[in-house]
Amino acid sequence: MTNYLDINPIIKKAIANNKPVVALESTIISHGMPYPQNKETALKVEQIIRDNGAVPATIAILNGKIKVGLTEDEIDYLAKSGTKIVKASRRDLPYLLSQKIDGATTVASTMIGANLANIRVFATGGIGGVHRGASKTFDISADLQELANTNVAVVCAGIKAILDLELTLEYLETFGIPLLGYKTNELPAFYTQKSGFDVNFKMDSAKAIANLLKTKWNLNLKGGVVIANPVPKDKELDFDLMHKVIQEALIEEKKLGIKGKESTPFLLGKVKELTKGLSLTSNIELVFNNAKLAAKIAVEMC
Ligand code: PSU
Ligand code: MN
Repeated sequence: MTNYLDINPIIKKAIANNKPVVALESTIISHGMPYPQNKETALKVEQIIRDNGAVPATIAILNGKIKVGLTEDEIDYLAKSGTKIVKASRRDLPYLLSQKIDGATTVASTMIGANLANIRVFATGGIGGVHRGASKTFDISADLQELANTNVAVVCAGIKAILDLELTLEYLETFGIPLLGYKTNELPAFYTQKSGFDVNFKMDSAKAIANLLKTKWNLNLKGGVVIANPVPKDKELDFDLMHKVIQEALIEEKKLGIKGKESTPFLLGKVKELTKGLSLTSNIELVFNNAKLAAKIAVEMC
């Protein structure tokens, strides 16, 4: 295993001393945002985690290893390379590692890296889910299967409105993945606080969430937990506008025949274009907000 894992000494020390650590993904850097906002966001997210008492560990595939805890230069490399870096989900790991090809980790593969390093809390923007039209396309993110199997809690801003929320909720239920709302009963839809759907349980403190996580894993109930943290009120986008924009992005995607792993980055990019960059601002702010909550949960876990 150590052959494939490269844990930054700072992270190694923190884990050995039972200090709180928060994992961060790298697909959001290379495929989720343009340069230089992606680099600025990645570095600021790490700082927010430090400011809230935890150690950040951004994860990527570098030099034939799963690297846990990137240096600033490595973050810069992923940010500048953008989509030239392979978007690496679970199925891509054996190929990339054995061929020594670099990769940006999705939620699924970041969970795998975090779990190998014994990190239990992970912050991101949005998780993958069941795509609209999945009954025909079968496009269901590997993130969901990972959540069913790997013991890492993911703090996100709910389920992205580009997905089929209802089917994603059913999937989470079937695989026994708890969906928690931080200080909310309603599932947030990434860019908006509201979605029209409920979470399973409203939780009002990081401490209560930490206790739930410990309880789940003490019971040997394997798998993750989704912690849905609404985008800050002053940073959310208009619900009706987002509905319209997403419809348009989906039509464009169909017209261009985009599918598979290209789908999510395309839709996020298109939404950004159609909102004239507003969605990017909102996306960045919700990631900061999630990093803060994840750090608090990690502190409570220790
Ligand atoms: N949501 C975002 N930005 C992102 C992603 C999701 O707001 O960059 C990325 C995450 O890495 C997630 C992946 O794991 O997209 C899901 O891709 P897919 O739907 O192809 O599984
Ligand atoms: Mn997919």
